[in-house]
Amino acid sequence: MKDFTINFDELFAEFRPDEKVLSAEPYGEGHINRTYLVCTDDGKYILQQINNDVFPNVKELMENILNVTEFLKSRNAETLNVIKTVRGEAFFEQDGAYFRVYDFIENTVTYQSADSPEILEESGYAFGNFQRLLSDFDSTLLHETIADFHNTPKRFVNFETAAEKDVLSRLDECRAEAEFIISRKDTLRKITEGIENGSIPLRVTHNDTKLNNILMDAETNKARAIIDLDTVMPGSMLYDFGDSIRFGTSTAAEDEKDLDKVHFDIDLYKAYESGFTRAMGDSMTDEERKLLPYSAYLMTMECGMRFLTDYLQGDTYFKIKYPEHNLVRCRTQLKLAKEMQERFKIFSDVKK
Ligand code: ADP
Ligand code: GN1
Ligand code: MG
Repeated sequence: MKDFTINFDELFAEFRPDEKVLSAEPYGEGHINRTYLVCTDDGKYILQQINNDVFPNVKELMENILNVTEFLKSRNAETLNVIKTVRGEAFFEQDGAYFRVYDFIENTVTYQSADSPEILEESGYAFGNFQRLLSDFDSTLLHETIADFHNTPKRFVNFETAAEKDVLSRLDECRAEAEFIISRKDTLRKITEGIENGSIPLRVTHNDTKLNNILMDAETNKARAIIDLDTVMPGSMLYDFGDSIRFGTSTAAEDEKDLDKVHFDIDLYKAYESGFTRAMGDSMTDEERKLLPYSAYLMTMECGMRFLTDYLQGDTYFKIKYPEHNLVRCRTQLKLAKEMQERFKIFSDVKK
């Protein structure tokens, strides 16, 4: 993504020329886009520089978001509201940098790490409900914004290639993590294989169900809006379940350095599972239900692998705050995956 010094007055005038920008500050904890809170004399907005290394086709990306948000509005769900440019476009491009603006959704909070079972129950219900709503959405309208996003075996191959190339000679420092992943190579195929052989249905899924991609009401803690719709694509329900568990059931932050603080909390898991299955109702198949614990393990392994791959490749994908950030993130994920594997007795033949 292009480094771009933003002139907020000029840029915002492309969207709302009649409003005067009073302040513009970096906002939120997302790892992908550059997000700013912009306050004007007439309102509050989220302005994002879209990461076009991660999403190479911004036009298709924004088409998806317009289609999905229009659909959600037609079902009376609170959702992102895209502010069009003065030319009626969903984004503005300047010298290879891409920008979009959303209304700021007021009086909400996002959680950055595990909190109470009540919040996990509520977020499970919200993501399940999001998926249930989208079961009526015409999936042929959707572009694939990132190819093979949750193809875990392909993620493994990318990791292996990064480890072989070792462009920054970082592999020595993370041998233990690399070996942990390699020893689990054969545990990573169940969902991709299930989709291929038809035993797991494809649905329209969110694919990035971190807790901080839900806005909860600041007073009632009820889920208000599911955001970060960049990866809404056909996928398995299990991706959404597993990815929420990976993030929301850890007793510490995704980038906690002290691994003694990082544990998989089974009570938080049960709370999320209860909300999610309540929302999905009868639409969840027996095979999907059976694979819920496995999906938590798999999505956690996948994310750990992606952080390590990025560390080995020189931190070109996820935003980092210090040089070892991706390695620190990888370690929390592998610790959680190990605890999930033990708790759920997944692949008891695999080294622990
Ligand atoms: P990324 O893809 O980098 O994760 P997100 O779209 O998730 O970017 O936005 C980052 C953060 O900004 C979110 O976690 C949330 O806290 C905040 N945010 C994004 N959109 C809105 C919005 N419309 N209203 C309020 N907060 C928002
Ligand atoms: C990214 O965009 P954000 O910060 O919500 C990533 C997810 C990872 C997550 C790890 C498009 O999510 O896949 O699971 O970081 N999003 C993309 O925290 O790659
Ligand atoms: Mg996000």
